[in-house]
Amino acid sequence: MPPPERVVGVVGKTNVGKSTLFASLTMISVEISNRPFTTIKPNIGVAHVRKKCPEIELGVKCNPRTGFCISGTRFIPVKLIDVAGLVPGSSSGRGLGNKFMDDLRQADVLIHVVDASGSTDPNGNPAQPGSHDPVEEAKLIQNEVELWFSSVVRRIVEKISRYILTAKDPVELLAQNLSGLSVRKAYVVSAVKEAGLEDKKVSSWSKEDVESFSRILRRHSKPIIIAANKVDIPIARANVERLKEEFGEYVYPVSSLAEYILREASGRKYIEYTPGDSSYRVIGSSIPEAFKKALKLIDENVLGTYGSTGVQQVLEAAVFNALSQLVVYPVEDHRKFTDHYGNVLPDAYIVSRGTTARELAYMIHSELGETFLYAINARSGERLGESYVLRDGDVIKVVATAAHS
Ligand SMILES: Nc1nc2c(ncn2[C@@H]2O[C@H](COP(=O)(O)OP(=O)(O)OP(=O)(O)O)[C@@H](O)[C@H]2O)c(=O)[nH]1
Ligand SMILES: [Mg+2]
Repeated sequence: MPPPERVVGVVGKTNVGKSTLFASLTMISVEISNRPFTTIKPNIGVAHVRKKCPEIELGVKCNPRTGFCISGTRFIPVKLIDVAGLVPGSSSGRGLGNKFMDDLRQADVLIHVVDASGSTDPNGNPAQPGSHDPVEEAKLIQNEVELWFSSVVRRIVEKISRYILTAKDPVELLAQNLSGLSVRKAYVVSAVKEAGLEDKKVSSWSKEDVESFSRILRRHSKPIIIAANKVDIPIARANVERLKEEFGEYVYPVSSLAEYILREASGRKYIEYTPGDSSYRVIGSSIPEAFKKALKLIDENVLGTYGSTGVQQVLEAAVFNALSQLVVYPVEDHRKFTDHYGNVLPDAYIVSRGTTARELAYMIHSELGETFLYAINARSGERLGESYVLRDGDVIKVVATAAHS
C-alpha cells in the first residue's frame, strides 16, 4: 500500500484566480475568465512539490516512478482540486451556494486564493485595483469555509447521535463517519478534548458544542494557507503586508498569471524556466511581442520584487508546513539505492512528520510492516529500530522476515 496521496484544495471568492493557479500548477487547460462563477464542475489534476533529490549527494542518477527530477530537484506529485468560487453568504445559498465545497471533502489542506490587488468586488465582479479590501475578503471567505465545514460536521453528528447510545466507542464512530471529510481519528480525539467535550455524550452536544468542535477539527484536519494573488499589480504589495499582519505566517505573495505565462513560454520553447525559480533564460529568437511584453512586466513586478511567482512556494508551504509533511525515499538495495528492478531512488513518499520506520514499512507493503525486523539508513548504513522517527530526506531500507514481492 503506497502512502495515501496528499490532496490540496483550492478555495476562495469567485473570480480571484483559483483556476489560473490550478492551470499554472498542472498545465491542464481549464476555463479561465474575468467574470464570476466561471468554474462549476471541479478541476482535478496533478501538481508537484519540490525537494532536493538525494541523487546528487549520493552520486547516482534517479529513475522516479512517479513525478520527475530536473538537475537534482525532485518533483513529487500531489493531487490538486479547484472548485467553484464562494461569495459572502454562500452558506445560506448566495451565488452558487456552498454545496460545491463538498468536492473538497477529501482535501488534506486548503490554499485560500485572495485577490490581493483588491480588483474584484465581494461578488467577484471586476473593479478598479485597490477599490476593495483583501483582508475583509479573506475574513468573509474563511467564515464561509468554516460554515461549510461545520454544516457537514453537524449533519454527521446528528446522524450518528441517533444510534450512538449503543456504540462501544462513540469517538471511534464519530471518526469513522468523519473519514469522508479526510479527518483522521487522532484529530477527532484531540478536537473532542480541546473543545472540552470528553465527558459529554455526543447525543447531548449543544449547537455551540458542535460549532466549537467543528472549528477546532477544521483547523487540524484542513489547515488553510493564503495565496495573496495578483501581486503583479503593484497596489497588491501593501495588501500582502496587511494580510500577513492579520493572518500571520501562512500568507504567500503569488502571481498565478505570471507563473502561467512563464510555464506557457517555457512549453513553447521561448524560455527555459524551472517552476519555482527566481529567473528564466531566454532561448527562443522569435518570441512574439505579446510574450516579450508580458515577460518584461513579470521581471519588473514579480520576479524582481518578490523573487519568484510564489506559486510553487505556496503549494509547498501548504504540504510541508501547514500539513507538516516530509519526504522519504524507500529502497530495497541500500548500497545501490535501488528497488528490485535496479531503479535508482524510485519512490519519494510524502509522509506525516512523526511517521516511524515501522509505519513506513506498512505503507510500502502491509506484510513488510507485520514482519518488520529493522530499517537501515542507506546513507550511513546505520540500523534503525521500529520506533525511529523518519527525518526529511531519509533514504530507508526495511528489513523484514517476509520477502516483499
Ligand atoms: N493580474 C492578474 N490577474 C489574474 C491573476 N490570476 C488570475 N487573474 C485573472 O483573474 C480572472 C479570473 O481568473 P480565474 O482563474 O478564472 O478565477 P477563479 O477564481 O477560478 O474564478 P471562478 O471560477 O469564476 O470562481 C482572469 O481574468 C485571470 O486572468 C494574477 O495573478 N494576476
Ligand atoms: Mg475557476
